[in-house]
Amino acid sequence: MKALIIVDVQNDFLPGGALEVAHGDEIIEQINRILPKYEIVVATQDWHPLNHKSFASSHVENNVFDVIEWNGYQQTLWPNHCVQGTPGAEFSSLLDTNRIQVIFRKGMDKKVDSYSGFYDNLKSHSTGLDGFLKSKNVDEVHICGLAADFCVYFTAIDALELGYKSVIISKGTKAIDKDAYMKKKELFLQKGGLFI
Ligand code: VGL
Ligand code: ZN
Repeated sequence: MKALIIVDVQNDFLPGGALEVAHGDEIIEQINRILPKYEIVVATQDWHPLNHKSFASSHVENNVFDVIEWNGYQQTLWPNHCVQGTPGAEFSSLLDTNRIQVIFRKGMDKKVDSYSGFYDNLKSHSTGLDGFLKSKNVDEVHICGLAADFCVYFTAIDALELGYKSVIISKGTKAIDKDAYMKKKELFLQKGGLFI
């Protein structure tokens, strides 16, 4: 059984948003077009408290997009984005949300960032996405949304490690950093990931 995972199609990741992904809006039409092909459709939603430690504003001595050592890994410090309850955290009004069965929120713990839709970056907390998919006998996931080089990529990698056939929908995603995404694409292919 196949499932579609729509990652973080939220206003703050779209042009004009706090952490805008260039041309991010162009994927919405593609996603709406393929959505009816899937019986199982889920979404993730980045959902941070205002004092989240991934925000540069939580670090007086740092600037936006600085990379710091945090929790034992290299963490990019982001502009405030997808703050719980704000318009920037809402799904785009252009996205067809009617057939989304479950929304998995992530990034609520201010002490750890959460790129993948499956777990936080330390893999200490699961969102429940894996359990939901297994309960529906899903063995293949198709992933789209934003951003290609962060939440889409890490969701796709975790899906592979959890034993799913993992497929990134090329026309349904855009990257923050295109060069970094090229390298991540290579790694994903090496690990057995696929692109359509
Ligand atoms: C994301 C950076 C920070 C994403 C979320 O959805 O790709 N990127 N939070
Ligand atoms: Zn975030």
